[in-house]
Amino acid sequence: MLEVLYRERNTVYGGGNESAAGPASRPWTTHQQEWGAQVEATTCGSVIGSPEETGGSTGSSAPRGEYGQYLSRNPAELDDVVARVQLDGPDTFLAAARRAKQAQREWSRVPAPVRGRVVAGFGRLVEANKQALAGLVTREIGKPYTEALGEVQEIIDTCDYFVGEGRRLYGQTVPSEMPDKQLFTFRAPVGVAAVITAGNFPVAVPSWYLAPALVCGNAVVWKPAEYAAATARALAELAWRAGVPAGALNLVYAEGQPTFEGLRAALEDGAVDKVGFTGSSDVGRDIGELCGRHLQTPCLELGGKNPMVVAADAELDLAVEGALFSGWGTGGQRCTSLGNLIVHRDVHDEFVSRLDTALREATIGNPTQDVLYGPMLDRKFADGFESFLEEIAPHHRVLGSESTGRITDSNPRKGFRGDHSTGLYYHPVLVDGLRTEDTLFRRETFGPIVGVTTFETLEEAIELGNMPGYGLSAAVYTTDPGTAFRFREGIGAGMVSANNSTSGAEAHLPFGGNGRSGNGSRLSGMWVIDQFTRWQSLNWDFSGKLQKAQMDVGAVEPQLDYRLPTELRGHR
Ligand code: UN1
Repeated sequence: MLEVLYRERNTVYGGGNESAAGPASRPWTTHQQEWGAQVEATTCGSVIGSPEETGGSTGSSAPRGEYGQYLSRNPAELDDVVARVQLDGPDTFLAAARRAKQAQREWSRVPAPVRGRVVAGFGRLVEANKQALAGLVTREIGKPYTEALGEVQEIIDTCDYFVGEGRRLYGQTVPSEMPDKQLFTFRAPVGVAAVITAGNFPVAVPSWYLAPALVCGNAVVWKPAEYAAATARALAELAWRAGVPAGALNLVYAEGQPTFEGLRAALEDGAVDKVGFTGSSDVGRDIGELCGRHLQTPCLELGGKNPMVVAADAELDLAVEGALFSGWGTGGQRCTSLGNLIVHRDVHDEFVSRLDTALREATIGNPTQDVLYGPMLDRKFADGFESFLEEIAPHHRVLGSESTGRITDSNPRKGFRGDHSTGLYYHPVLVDGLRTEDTLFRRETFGPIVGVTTFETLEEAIELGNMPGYGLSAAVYTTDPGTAFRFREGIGAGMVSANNSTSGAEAHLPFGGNGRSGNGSRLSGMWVIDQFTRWQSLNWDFSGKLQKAQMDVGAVEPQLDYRLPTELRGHR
């Protein structure tokens, strides 16, 4: 494989065979008017090794798919089946991990700068397919197209960053305590990374794992969300065609429980060395427990109940804009979505009234159009959101729309863009009068609902922000730098914004949470390198004899009883 990379560095994976048409190669999304269900459903199956090894361009060879078929539907057009997903079980996950283990040895021997070039190619291919990939994101999970373009841009940014890391991955030279001895540190790849991702950021978040894992010399088994299966396949296809060798990136389609069993088997088998998981706090806890038994520390990126504090001196229109985007953008289905608004008593009425107006005027509807948000990602998220709507209580004041619940003919939304009857569309909800004991205050709701509570002192605001126990993202709107810095110090979030929304992490800043949001691991930028490498030290002794550390070390004895003489003293 090394030779192939060197001799045929311009040859794309699979020899540039255009007939191996994955979803990304279909130019169906370049113009707005081409949106629609004229594109047939693709079949997605697990890929172990490479699509060719697995058998067929869709990777859907028998006997895979023995765990049934999942239909990944366009949530804005439920009749539009985007992918028929052949679901596999624990054995497939284990087989993929073993195949990755085999490939990893060779991949780790490819010099890091060359691995970086593969990531460069990946980024360029994503860029060349930007509209097609963003279009697929919109079609499969209903994310508004402009946001989907931003999501794809996040992959490009991530690849751009890690191309350079291929030429860095620095170790250190360190002086020894003995002569004729030199110490060094090296970053060694961890081995096989099992990456399990959610579908709300179906390509950007996976790229946060894939690009650094690969550049550091690891092989990957990626289990994407089944409701974003085609999008995952498209991204993997671009990675393979960028030159990621067979077995270094494997794709497994499976539901949660079989994935967990497969992961357990792979850990027991010694075929997985690192787990990366983006998803719910509950599943993150189970994965953490499982990894702990194997003395592994997973990289966990979990939920959030991200607070936004609006201080009395805040620019209210700016805060309203930030709340609207982070609370209801993507239908509130980002990990970084705004959870609780914590508003100073003096500006509460004015802020809530402006936000209510903004929300009533916001356009909701077809995600191919200019809308604040489109449908829920998938039926299970719609169901989950409905159960949170039941938490609305008599002590709450419900604002933001003419109604709550699913948008239907009998429960319409003014100004809805498109046809509400074809998709999983929900009214936006603003709940004023939240109490700290409310479930709506304490739990991540993952839908277009935000609650409001009030505060008087900054200490109180910080306490309210920390109370639900998550710690992913937080924001404060204030014109006083002192308030912003004190908030930063007190809030337990991994990511803090001053005068910007709770969303909008950039690709080269540490991303991750504390408490219910994660175990302190960080993705992105130089910080994620510590997830995908292990420090190794080298002691190199060229003295020709055994020099024993701590024992054969030269010593200089200080005269500890020495005191400065009178003429060198400032006083008697
Ligand atoms: C996520 O929701 O898992 O900051 C990731 C943001 C995006 C990433 C969110 N750049 O909202």
